Amino acid sequence: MNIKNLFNRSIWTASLAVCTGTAVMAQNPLVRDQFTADPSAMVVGDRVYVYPSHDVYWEENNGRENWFCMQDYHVFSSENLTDWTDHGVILRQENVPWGNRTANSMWAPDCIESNGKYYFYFPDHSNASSVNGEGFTIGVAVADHPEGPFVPQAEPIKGVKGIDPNVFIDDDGQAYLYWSQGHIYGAKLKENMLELATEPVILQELPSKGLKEGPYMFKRKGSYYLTYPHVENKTERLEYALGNQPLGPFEFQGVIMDESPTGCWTNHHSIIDFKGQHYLFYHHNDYSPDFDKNRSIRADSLFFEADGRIRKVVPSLRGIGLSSAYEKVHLDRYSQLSETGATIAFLEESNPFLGWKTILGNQEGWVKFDAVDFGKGNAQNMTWRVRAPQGGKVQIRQGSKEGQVISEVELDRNAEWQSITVPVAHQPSGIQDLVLQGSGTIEVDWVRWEKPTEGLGSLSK
Ligand code: FUB
Repeated sequence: MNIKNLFNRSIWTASLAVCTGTAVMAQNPLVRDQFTADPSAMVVGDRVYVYPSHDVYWEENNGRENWFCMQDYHVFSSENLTDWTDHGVILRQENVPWGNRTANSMWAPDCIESNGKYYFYFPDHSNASSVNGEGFTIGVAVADHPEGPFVPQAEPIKGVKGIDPNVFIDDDGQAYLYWSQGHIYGAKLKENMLELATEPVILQELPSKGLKEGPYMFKRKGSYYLTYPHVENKTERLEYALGNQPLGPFEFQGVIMDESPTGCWTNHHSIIDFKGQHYLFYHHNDYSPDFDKNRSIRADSLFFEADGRIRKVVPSLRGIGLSSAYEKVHLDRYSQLSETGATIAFLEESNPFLGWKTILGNQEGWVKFDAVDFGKGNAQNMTWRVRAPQGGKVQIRQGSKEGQVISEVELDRNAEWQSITVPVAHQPSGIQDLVLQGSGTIEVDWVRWEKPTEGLGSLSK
């Protein structure tokens, strides 16, 4: 089954028309109305900006079938890591003066601030007449604000052939450009951020066999962390190497994230420190399980060991950020799932962008969803979006399977989806983990608590 043929084109077309400033997302994947990949995250003040690439469906006479098809870039931002704003398209392939306007090759980008300007680095296929000749090269578009508008330079960066740009500025103000083309390359940038200041070098002492790409450099406690996807076995996993200088040499350290268990061939990432917590942004083919060139960005927390090593990140659906009890809580983006008796499925196979549901099959099944913010509490009622073709009972407990029952509902047989509002048995306050369980075959789309008129206040802010 090729999932792209199953999607409803009109829904997809509508989602492409997303307007600037729309809030559309939460949990993993972060973006819920379009494909996104290769997330490059950047902290600006109290907000996180993410510059992903943008996978779209292939169509006849439009790029290469069964391959990446990428025509523009959006930028997204969030101040709470839960609600993400789509600022709209920041660059289109038609607007790159040196680029092939129909190459569909707007692959993994990066963005950095320098002297009050925002420099957006992106790969594209250049025309034969460009300064680097025909083929993949890297250009820069410049803006006064992180959300653009970005104006592309007339020519790509002279002397750079390849993909996956990443820019790092060291404490002394020197900027470095990294990119990949089989190997990982690096060079100093001039102060103008637009030209190489030194000849490119191949970064040494990295694994020599298997594709390496998508470099992402950061510095922590005096060490330079060169992180990159690498095909050690069959598909990409995220690895890192440490060096004492921005251009190495580096020493291989280990794996940040294992290969995708479901076979998504690529992974591509960035790492930020936001308010004292590190986060790994990466991608997976959540909305396109049968075609891994239509991907979706995710984020999970990342931790360091005391000696500076990176603890392996286990990908989660719960992701990052608190979920408000007063917005729809999609329990299918779980923190933990029982081994039997509970499964997650698309609401509609033919349109994955409608999202997922939890299916409780029997009493053994449960789903745990961490970090729901009830503020000061006092919610009197909650709404269940459920379907129970055979009838049954469903409940939510606080903290654990043995925790206090917050709400329990007896459901009559009904094959249709229903929104049922009931008084709660217990009013949680603060940040709580929730456990969903039930008896009978019950499908749950989401739950939401009714905002109390008094006493609402987020503990998280
Ligand atoms: O998104 C296209 C390419 O796939 C990226 O440039 C690579 O890093 C891989 O993620």
